[in-house]
Amino acid sequence: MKKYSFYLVTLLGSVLFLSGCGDQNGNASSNGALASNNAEKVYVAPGEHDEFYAFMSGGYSGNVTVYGLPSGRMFKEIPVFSQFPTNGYGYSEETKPMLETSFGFIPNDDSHHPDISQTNGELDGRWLFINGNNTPRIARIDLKTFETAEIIEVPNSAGNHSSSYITENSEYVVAGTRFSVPIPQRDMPIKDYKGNFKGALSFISVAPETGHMDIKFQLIMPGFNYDLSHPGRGKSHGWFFFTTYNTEEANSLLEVNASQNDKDFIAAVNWKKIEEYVENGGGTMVPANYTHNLYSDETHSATSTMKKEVLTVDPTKVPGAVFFMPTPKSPHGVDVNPTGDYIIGNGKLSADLTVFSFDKMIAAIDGKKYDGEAYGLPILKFEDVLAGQVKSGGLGPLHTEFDGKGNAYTTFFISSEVVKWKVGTWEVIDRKPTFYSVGHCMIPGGNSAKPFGKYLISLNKITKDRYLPTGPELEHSAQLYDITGDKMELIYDFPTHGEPHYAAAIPASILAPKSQKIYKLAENEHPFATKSVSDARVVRDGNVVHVYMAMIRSHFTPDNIEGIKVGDKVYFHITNHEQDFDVPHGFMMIGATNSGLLIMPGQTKTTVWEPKQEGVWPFYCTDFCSALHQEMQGYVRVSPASSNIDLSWSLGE
Ligand SMILES: [Cu+2]
Repeated sequence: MKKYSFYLVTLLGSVLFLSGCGDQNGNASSNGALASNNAEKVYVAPGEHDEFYAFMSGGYSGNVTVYGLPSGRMFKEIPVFSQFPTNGYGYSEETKPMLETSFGFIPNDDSHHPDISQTNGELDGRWLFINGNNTPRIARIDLKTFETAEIIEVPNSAGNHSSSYITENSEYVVAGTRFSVPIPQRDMPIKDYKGNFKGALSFISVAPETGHMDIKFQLIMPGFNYDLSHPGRGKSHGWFFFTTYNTEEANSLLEVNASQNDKDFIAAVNWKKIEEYVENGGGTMVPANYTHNLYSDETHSATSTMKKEVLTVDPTKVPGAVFFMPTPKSPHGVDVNPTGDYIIGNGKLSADLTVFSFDKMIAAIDGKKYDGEAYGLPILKFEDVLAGQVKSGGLGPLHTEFDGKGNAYTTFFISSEVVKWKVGTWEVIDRKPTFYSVGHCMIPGGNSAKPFGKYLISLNKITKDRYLPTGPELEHSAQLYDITGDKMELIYDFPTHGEPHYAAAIPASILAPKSQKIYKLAENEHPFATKSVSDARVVRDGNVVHVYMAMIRSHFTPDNIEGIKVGDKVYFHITNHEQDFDVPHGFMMIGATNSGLLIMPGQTKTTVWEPKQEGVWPFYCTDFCSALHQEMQGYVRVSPASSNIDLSWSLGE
């Protein structure tokens, strides 16, 4: 039995203690000369570039932010699951379909775990995947354009938390449900949860050339909470590991009722076996509503398609596919080392880490030595699969990353520290405080066979006194550690936007050369593109008016429009004719109730304006594009609804 109240008291006590008495500089031994040495380590001189791109999830911002390492400079916010007035994402006609779901249009979400696509277990820098936690979705960001290219909704899922992690050849991006729910959803008493609710683990295939996603199958598991996951790699490629909590299947006051069992499980899923099963016709197609939203760089537009069914698999029908490994103290993170030999379970109410051996797991499965079953799925004996325990001396382990040199780094939320330990001997080598209450840590390439073990970032939940106060709301804090030596060294703090729940990073040398600079105007296939200024025009269809507009430094074509009437619905389809890197133009129309636009060179975007009052109303470019940017403006004359003034448009007349 868990001594719940004891842990709660210890937990609160530890947080207060650390918050009140922490070493404010993080490293008393590196003051003076050593501190200035640290400054050099993070200093990227003006005009020089960072060594790594880091992609931070934005948590409740729904987005992803891009930072440079080691400088901590923010380069871009990429809108993913949230409307973004800065550039019109989710407001423009072209991008609104990206946020369609089976629940309708949803303007935001909670983005958690980014992961970068892989080839042969190494980061290939083609795509970044990230989960929408609240309304379950997985997004794919194209790392050529740093734009969201695709979003697929995940049905039968809720609190899409154990997502989005990628297999070593990007065969699948995997999404596991945190909340078990009735499958299919139906009206039933909540108290009948136990035995009736189910947890779906979704394997979403990624097309090798295009990256296009499709739900290959959903594994319908017992009604536990599936918290985090990681793929096997190397020798364990073909397996996927998921932590569970609430194996008690409590439906209320989980902080007590889901902490009753001394051990929950890590579920080991042989996805290759299930893939084979479904390819031979196994599984059951069931009705489900979920959207698949795809953006095209050719039409500069997204489409949203409602899918109607999904293939489900009952794991008890596929012998040898799913096993449970008992793991102490409500495990949170599950991580696999770069060679794929070890699976690390972090019991978040524990002091010790539990390390399982993949070889021992296979031997136990082959020997059919089980410790009972749960809902028909075999439970392996803890002692049979255990490789070792890291006696850390910390409290509240959450997540582990690896440096590729045989060391592991585990974050401890309650004792607020990062602990470095040796894979294989399980001995603790070093520990450093974090400020404060660290969640995930991240090493570039940390979820791959080839980490780049130079820096570690801790992503801290509490900022408090690290920066100048900004009222009650503080941005979360990231801390950068140099991990090249035996001992970790805290070298930098920087704030991050939203809740940077997790992050993924990659050497700039892989991404930067592939980064797209413009969209070619000649290849623009947007149906409302104005590819030549001679095509600029205004077309009326009842009370709907389409403005085909072009923009180039420093004017719009046309810039005078007459014949618009009160009650019209005016679509501005605007094409940026620039073909130079870093020359977007913006567009804002007075009184428009949606958003402005930021239009990249060669791109077409559309916004809608519904004039309510007669008059002469201006629009202008919002991006300071040239010395004559202030001259980049125009007027629309709006006449009464009963007016018979003809439509006309002009430039320079
Ligand atoms: Cu401009």
